[in-house]
Amino acid sequence: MSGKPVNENSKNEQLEQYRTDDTGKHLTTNQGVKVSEDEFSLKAGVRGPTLMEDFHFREKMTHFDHERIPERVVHARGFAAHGEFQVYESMKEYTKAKFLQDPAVKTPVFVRFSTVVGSRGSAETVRDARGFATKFYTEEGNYDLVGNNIPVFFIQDAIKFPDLVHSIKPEPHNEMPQASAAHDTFWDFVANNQETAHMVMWAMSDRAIPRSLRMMEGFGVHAFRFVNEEGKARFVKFTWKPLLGTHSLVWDEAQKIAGKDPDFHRRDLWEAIENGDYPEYELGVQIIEEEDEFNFDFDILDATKLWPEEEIPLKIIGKMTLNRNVGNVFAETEQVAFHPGHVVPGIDFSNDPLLQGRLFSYTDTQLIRLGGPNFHELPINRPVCPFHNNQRDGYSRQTINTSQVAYHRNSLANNTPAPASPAQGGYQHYQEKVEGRKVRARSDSFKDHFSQAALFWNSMSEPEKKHIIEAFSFELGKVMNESVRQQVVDMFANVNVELAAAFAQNIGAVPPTSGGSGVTKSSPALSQENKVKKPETRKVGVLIDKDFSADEVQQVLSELNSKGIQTAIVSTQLGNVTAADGTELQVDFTFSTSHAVLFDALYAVGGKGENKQFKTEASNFVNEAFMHYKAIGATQEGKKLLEDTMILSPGVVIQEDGSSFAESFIEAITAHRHWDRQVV
Ligand code: HDD
Repeated sequence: MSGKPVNENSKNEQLEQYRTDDTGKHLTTNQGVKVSEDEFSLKAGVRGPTLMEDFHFREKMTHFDHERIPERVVHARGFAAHGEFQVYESMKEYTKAKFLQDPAVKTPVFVRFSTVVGSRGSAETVRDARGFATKFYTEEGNYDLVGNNIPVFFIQDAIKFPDLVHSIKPEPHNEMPQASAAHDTFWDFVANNQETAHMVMWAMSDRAIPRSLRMMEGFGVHAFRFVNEEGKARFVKFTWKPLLGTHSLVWDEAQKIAGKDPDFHRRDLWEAIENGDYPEYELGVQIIEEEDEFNFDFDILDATKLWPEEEIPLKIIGKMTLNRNVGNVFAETEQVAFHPGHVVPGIDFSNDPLLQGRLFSYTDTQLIRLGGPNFHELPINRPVCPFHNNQRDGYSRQTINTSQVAYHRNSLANNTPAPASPAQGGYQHYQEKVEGRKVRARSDSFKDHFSQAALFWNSMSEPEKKHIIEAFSFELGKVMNESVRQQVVDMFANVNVELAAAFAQNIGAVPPTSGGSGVTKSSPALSQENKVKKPETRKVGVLIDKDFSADEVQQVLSELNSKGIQTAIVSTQLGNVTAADGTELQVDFTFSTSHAVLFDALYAVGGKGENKQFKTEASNFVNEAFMHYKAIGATQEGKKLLEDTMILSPGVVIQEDGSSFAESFIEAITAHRHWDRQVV
C-alpha cells in the first residue's frame, strides 16, 4: 500500500490481494503445472513400486508433512475477528497518536481472544485467564494492545514467566492435566511465590469462566505512557468494556460445556458476527499525572495491582466493533503476531519490570513460531502504511528490494531511507530521566501482596464469594500433596480468614484461626453483579412437543426476538413439530445435539402428545437449567416439566391467566442468573 489515507476498509483491501478461491479451477502443482491425476501415485506397473519421479506426489506429500507450525507456548487456543475502532473525541490533550485524534477516522483492527494454558485443541470454557489482543492498523504503523480479561498478573518480574508457565502447564512426567490450574505444581508455585495472590483471586472468581468473549472486559494490565505533541507524558492504563456487560458461566456448566461443545466461545463469536450482532467494546483509559506517581498505596508500576476505578476514574474514549469473521484461521488467527512493543508515536512504555521483559519475549517467540524474521510480511501482520528500512533477506522473504544500497548512512541513495524527525512522525522515546545501580532486586514498594487481593474479595457479592470458595475447594481438592494444600490455606489467610477457613475445611486442611489483611476498602466496579445487563443475543432453548398451541408460542417467540433474544426449537427429532392447529415449526436441535448448558434460558412449552421420551429429556433440561440459576419460562403443558420446588423460585416464570408472560420472562433472562434460588 502506498500513502493512501487509512480507513476502516484499508486492511480488508490489503488482504484481498492475497485471497484465492480455488473453486472451479484446474488442479495444478505449486509450479503451476496442470495435474491430470490426483488419486493414484505413479507406479511401475499397477501392482509395482511408486516412482521417485512422481513430482506431484512428492510435492503434495512434502507440503502436507510440513503443514503444522509450533503452537504458541502460551495462548495457543485462540479465535479472532476483524473490526474497526473509532475514538469518541480527540485525545490530543493526552497523546499525539494519530488514530486517537479524529472521531471521523475508523481504524481497522484485528482481535485475537485466547485461553492461556491449554493446547491448540483444548476446550474453551476452562477456568483460565482469557487473552484479549488487539492489533490496530493505524496510518502510523501497527499498534498492539496485548491484554487479558484480568487486570493484574501472577508475577511482577518477567524473569519469572518461564517458571510460572512451567508450573501451570500439564506436569512434565505425565502431561496432565490439560488446560487446567488444578494440580500440584501450579499451587506449589502459588504458595511459594506469594505475589500471585491477587491474580489467583481473579482466577478463582467468575471472571475466569466467561459466558462469552463478547461479554468480558479486557485490560492492558501495565502502566503505559501517553505522550502529547508538546512532549508531556502521563501514565495510562487501558480497559475494554463490553457493551453487553460482563457475565460468566457457573463452574459445573463450564465443565459440561467443555464436553458438549469444546468450541463454545468461538462458535458464539462466529455466530454473533454472522448474524450481524457485532460485538462492541468501549475503550477506557485511566490517567495518572507523572507528579502523582507516588501518591497511591500501591506502586503504579506493579502489574499485580489494579488502579481502582473509584480512585482513578475510567475515561471512555472510543469504541471497537468486531464486524467480520476471518476467511482462513491459519492465515489470519494463527499467523498473527502480537507484541506489546508494537507502539506508535504518542504511546510509550513504563518501567514495569513485567512489561520490560515482555518487550523482549514476543519477537523472540515469533522467530521460532513463524520460522524467521520476515513474519511482518505475512498478510495479516503487514501494516497498512508504507514501510521501508535496510533489513534484508532471511527465510521466506517476499519483498523484492530493488535498491542498490541497504545501509545507513549512504550517499548512493541520498542517505535514504531516511530517519524521520519527530515533527515528520518519527518515533521518539520519551526521555525519562533514570539513574540507579545495576541490581537484581525488587522495589520494597512491590512487596504488599495481599491488600488488593483483599480489596477484590471485599468487593464481591455473596454469590461471587461463594463461587470463589468453591473454586479454591475444587482446584485444591485436585492437589495430591497435603503440604501444598496447607501452604495455600496459610497463604490466603493473609487475604481473608473466612475465605481460607471455608475452603480449608473442604480440602481437609487445618483452617486458620488468625490472619487477614486489615483492608476494609472495596471497589464496586470489580463486582460483575454491578455490570450492565441486557437481553440482546441471549440464547433461549424452546422445548416443544407435538400438539402445542401455536398462537401463543409464536407470539412469545416474536416478543423475545424483538428484544434481540435468539430462540432455538428443541424437540425429540429433527424435521418439523406440528401444533394442535396444524402449524409447523422447524426443529433446530434434538435433545442429543444440544444441551441445557448451551442455552442462557429455557422456554418450556411441551405439547399435548403424551411423548414419554420428550418428557424425560425436557425435564432433564429444565432441572439442569434450574441448577445453573437460569431463567425458565413455562406455559401450556410445559408447566408439567417443572418440579414443585421450582414453581415459586426466582427466575422461574409461569404463565398465569392475564399476566404478561413474555415481558416477565424477558426480565428474568436479562437478569442473567438468579443466585437467590435454592439449589440442592
Ligand atoms: Fe504474554 C502471548 C497477554 C505476560 C510472553 N500474551 C500472549 C498473548 C496474550 C498475552 C493476549 C496471545 C497473543 C496472541 O493472541 O497471539 N502476556 C499477556 C499479558 C501479560 C503477559 C496480559 C501480563 C500482563 N507474556 C507475558 C510475559 C511474557 C509473555 C511476562 C514473557 C516475558 N506471551 C508471551 C509469549 C507469547 C505470549 C511467549 C506466546 C505467543 C506469542 O507471545 O505470540 O511471547
